[in-house]
Amino acid sequence: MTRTCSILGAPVQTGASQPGCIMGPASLRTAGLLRTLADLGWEVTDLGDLSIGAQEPVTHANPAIHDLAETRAWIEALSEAAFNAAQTHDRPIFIGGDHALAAGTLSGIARHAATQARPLFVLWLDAHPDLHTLRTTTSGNLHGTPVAYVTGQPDFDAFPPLEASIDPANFCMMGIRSVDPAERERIAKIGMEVHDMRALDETGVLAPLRAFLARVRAANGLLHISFDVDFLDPEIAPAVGTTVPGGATFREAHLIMEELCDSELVTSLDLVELNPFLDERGRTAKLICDLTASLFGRRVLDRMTRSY
Ligand code: 6HN
Ligand code: MN
Ligand code: MN
Ligand code: MN
Repeated sequence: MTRTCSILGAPVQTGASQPGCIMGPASLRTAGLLRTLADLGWEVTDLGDLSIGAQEPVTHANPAIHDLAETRAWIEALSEAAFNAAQTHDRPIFIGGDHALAAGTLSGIARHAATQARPLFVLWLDAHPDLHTLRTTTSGNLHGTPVAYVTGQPDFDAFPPLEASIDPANFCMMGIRSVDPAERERIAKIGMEVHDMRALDETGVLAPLRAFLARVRAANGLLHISFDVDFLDPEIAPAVGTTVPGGATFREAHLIMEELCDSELVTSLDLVELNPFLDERGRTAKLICDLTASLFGRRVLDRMTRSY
């Protein structure tokens, strides 16, 4: 049976501090993402790149926040587009664009999950928990806020009203190694499952991943993967504006993708924060394509036995 996936470009960069993510979708297309997926047997629909019109500036009580009107417009447009993509294709992929786009994709997917009467689970692969509210962000970079928004935390009056929120207990974060004080407090308060790099050093990636996948399976959940390039170690993935040393290795990242593929639980994907302006001969874009290929079925050898 042919499975369908769609690609939607979201050249959002207003959530980040420096420009460049606007080129992310073009870079991933140039690296051959669509051909790679088609070669793996997927029926791929290119939905093109989303855009927003010119916005009237909006100010906020938190003076650090910048580009609020544009980011808000992106979230609104993406929420609708993600809902439609999820209703139409087996596995929509959203290529960014900075991580503010997840505020839109996740709110749209959450609405889709509600129409299926199935819970939505999220695997958040990132150096950061992106758990600021509009009140606590000190950088004012709104890519640091999507998880707080989609889990229904307070102080998001300036974002679009959230139609369906995601239970924080349905999140699993991996790769975390840069947490601001307000985010630390929020993690403790809402009891989010966070596997920071120290935990992954101790347990490896498979044990916590398998435990999370077992929860998703038991609940008949949808599973969204939000993949921030800075999850990876900057030595292998330099094309990101928020590098933090000590990230996931090449093999750790591939093993996660291979295990996710075998689970057959994944229903949508964000690929975010690629800043091609900072890349070296396209190596980060190519690596993201290869990791996506592992998630969509590329394997070294067929396996005799499955872990499930
Ligand atoms: N991202 N916590 C920092 C901030 O500015 O709020 C970093 C946010 C990074 C966001 O990587 O998607
Ligand atoms: Mn992020
Ligand atoms: Mn990050
Ligand atoms: Mn911050």
